[in-house]
Amino acid sequence: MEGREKRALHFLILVAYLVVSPSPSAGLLRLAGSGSTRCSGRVEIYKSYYNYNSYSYRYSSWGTVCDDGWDLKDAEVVCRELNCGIALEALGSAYFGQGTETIMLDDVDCSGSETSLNDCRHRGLRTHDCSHSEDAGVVCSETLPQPTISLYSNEVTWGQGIRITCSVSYKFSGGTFILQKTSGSFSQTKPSSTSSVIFNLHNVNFDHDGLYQCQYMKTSQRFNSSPVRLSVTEHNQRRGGYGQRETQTNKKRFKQKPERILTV
Ligand SMILES: [Ca+2]
Ligand SMILES: [Ca+2]
Repeated sequence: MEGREKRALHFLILVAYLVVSPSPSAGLLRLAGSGSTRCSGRVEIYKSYYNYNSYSYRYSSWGTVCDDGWDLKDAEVVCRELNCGIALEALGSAYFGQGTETIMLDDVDCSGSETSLNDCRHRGLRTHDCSHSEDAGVVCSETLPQPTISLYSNEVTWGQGIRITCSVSYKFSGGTFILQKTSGSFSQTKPSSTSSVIFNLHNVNFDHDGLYQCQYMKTSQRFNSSPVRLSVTEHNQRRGGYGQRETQTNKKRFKQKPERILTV
């Protein structure tokens, strides 16, 4: 290869490197830390700043946000900026672990309508009275996994009972579960301080046959599980459910033709 061609090749390699290499610009935002996802984690922003104590006066780095004054309005802006839906939690005390770099913002005061965390008021870049044990975090709605629904059995004999469990990731505990049929008016509601609840349907009849789903309600938003089918059978072949002691009684009652009454 001629010298001129070599130089041209080197130039092209340099241009390609500059185009594809990651070089975060000032104002970027990300969620990091232990257990973080794209839409939940420790809030970190990428900023350029001057350091007059150093010969190299201009720095750029990722840094954290202090939890002083950190609230849902601030989290709302972060979630909006990241296209992650609404804010479910504004977390403090390094919930997602402690960052290691500069503490960028303190006393963040967003109105909630800003499009970027950069637009919110704060004490001034890198001006703070915090430590990394106060790192702020957010949980945005897009991270809320669908609640899951599980049936003790997909099939239950008329007159018996069935246990249905609704659950959601432990991070989102403290909401309300609603068990409902996808058609009809059947609906039961249970608030939960943990991440799951059990609904017991007693004395099941044929109106209970159908598709069920769990809804999870958190900060007025509702999230649906996929539906599952519960079949109510006439046979007394107990494949699931509970209420074994009632089996004989139910058998007698069933012979007398069951009434189709919704008893729940
Ligand atoms: Ca402070
Ligand atoms: Ca605030």
